[in-house]
Amino acid sequence: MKIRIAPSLMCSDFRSIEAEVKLFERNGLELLHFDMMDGHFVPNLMLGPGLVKAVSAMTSLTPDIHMMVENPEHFLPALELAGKRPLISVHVELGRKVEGLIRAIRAQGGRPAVAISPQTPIQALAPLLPTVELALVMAVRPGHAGQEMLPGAIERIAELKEMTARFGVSPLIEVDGNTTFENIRKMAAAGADVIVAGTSCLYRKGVPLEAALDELIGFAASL
Ligand code: S6P
Ligand code: MG
Repeated sequence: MKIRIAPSLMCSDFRSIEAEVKLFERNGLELLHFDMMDGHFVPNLMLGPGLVKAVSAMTSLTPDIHMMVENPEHFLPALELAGKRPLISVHVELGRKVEGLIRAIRAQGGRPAVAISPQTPIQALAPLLPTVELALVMAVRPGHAGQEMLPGAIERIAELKEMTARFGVSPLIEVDGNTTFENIRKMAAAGADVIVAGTSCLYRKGVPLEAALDELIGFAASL
């Protein structure tokens, strides 16, 4: 099984972002996870489009942009990121406008994705699955790093995996939140293709980033 690792930029040391992304590139990673938060959809503010653009321009990693904002349409034009084909996730909880957002992301050269919060039934993804390249399952409430995985998260990944097989579609399944090594093992077994690497496995207190990355890559390869 090959699980991909998407480091979560909001957990990085902002003084050394460029050195960190170069380290990820040298180690063969493909994705970089950006959390955009507007203080309304979630009670936190993080990573505006200017920063997403500037960091994306300094790396060959594919931006994996997780929009936790009420009005993604206000920010999409700023996320065109010429030549990058970013993955851009919008939350299914935004309701009826999600289909239009998915079309807009594709029209501007991005790869549309849909994210789902823990309280929303996985079934809500059903009509969107044929139109997206990735489905992002939150294992914690969106808004903050450093939380505990919620009960039922693994079952939700398995439910999504089963649904994609039933529909004959194959969007990547990404899991975000509390990706400890122990949880990654369960997430991968349930059907995860990508894990967001935050404070639980990569940006660990007291462990140098390079050492934590080596350990994580080794672990992922052993699955
Ligand atoms: C949370 C955000 C995430 C976090 C990541 C942190 O709202 O979407 O991407 O950055 O989950 O990881 P951890 O291991 O601290 O939960
Ligand atoms: Mg995220």
